[in-house]
Amino acid sequence: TKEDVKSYLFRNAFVLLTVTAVIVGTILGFTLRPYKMSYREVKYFSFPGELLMRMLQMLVLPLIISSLVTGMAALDSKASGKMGMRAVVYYMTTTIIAVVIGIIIVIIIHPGKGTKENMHREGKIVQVTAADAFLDLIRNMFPPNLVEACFKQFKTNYEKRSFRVPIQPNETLMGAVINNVSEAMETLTRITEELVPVPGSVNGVNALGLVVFSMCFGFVIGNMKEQGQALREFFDSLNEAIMRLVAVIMWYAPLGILFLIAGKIVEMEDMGVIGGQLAMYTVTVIVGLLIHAVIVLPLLYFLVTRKNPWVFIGGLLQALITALGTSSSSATLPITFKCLEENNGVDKRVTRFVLPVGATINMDGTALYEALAAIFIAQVNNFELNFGQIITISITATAASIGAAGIPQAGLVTMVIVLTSVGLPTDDITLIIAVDWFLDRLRTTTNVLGDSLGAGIVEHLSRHELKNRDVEMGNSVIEE
Ligand code: DAS
Repeated sequence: TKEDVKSYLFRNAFVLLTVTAVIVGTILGFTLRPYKMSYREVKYFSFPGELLMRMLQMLVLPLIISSLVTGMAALDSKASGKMGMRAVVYYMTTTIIAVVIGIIIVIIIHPGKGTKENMHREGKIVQVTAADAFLDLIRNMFPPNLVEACFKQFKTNYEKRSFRVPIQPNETLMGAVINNVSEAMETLTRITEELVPVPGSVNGVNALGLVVFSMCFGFVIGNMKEQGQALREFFDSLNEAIMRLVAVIMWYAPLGILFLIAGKIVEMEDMGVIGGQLAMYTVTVIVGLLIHAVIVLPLLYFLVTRKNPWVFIGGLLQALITALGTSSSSATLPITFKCLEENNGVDKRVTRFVLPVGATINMDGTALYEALAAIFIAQVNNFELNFGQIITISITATAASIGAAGIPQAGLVTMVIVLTSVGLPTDDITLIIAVDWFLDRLRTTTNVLGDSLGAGIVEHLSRHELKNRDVEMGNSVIEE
């Protein structure tokens, strides 16, 4: 019908606009690069992109809470238990496959041939031990104060650093003040750089704690019969309202993505610093991610559902491009919801239940990259890893991907855990920082793809429970 044609064009207009944004953003970025903008100018230039990030992040928190509460409340305990199990099995399986691919690919290609002495270093490394990070992760599942859990939280470096501003004996008072202020400012930026985001956090907010609470809360109000009705309706309509806001932001998204990409291209380091090993490393990560995203995940989807994975992935295009543009799977979450529910028709009870959890803990791309990067660092150090150490890397890489927040370059922070577990020098993370902003975008896209295909697979596996629940709900409506 005419309506169908209109909605078809409408949907594809989005995809078309988004793809155009990527192309125009890339061209614009490379055109403006020779002008060598200052840091401030780049900030001004990328402003529309920054706004997109902020708008998306603004919706993430209410979206996670309302969708999980309604998602849990809409299922009976047996269905949610089964669905939860399926989701966890899918997350674990795909994460482990990703890690194994990373390990095999880096061993075969061996990008770390040679020594690290002639490699370029960039940035500083924060020290976190595996035990600290693990305990933080568990601790954050139970926030003592839910309101506080919604605020930005940072954990300072576990090693305290102090600083002192020396005052020269023959300095004038004004001179001393100016010197001290500028030095203090510099130290301040240094300290903030050393702050570590809380594990399991989204934009610094304790998302994991909110996920755990919302699931329990949704479960309880789902079982409360009439007494829970008011709360169920409240969260349901809150969720609807947020999704309508997402629809508005989606119109702005292409413009934001254009400037995010152009801004990054303008400010990125000259590629001259990338030596042979780093270039090989980049290629190795890309190959690994491609194998996982283009072969393994679609194949798994096809084997389980017997449906065409490419049609499904086509419906996700806007989410995937947003992930590429924002390098944050949690900022992409609102768009992922829209694509799955509207383009791919995935049942809302499934998306609401599995997507927020997936975006917080399921990161295939990050897991693959963590294992691969750790082995690359071993290679450039000529450090022979035995089988036990490779197993240790795969376990810690899995844990590190679960603990990584869905924010840009979070994987780089949790990388420390993997390296310390086998005694590799954590300072060598500085060897791969130069290309991380780019690889981060690719692994974030893989993360979002993994979560989305997971929702499709869980929906397929849970179709009987969903149908039973429909019948049950239908019955209760008739009874009323
Ligand atoms: N960029 C992150 C994400 O949002 C994770 C990472 O840094 O690996 O998925």
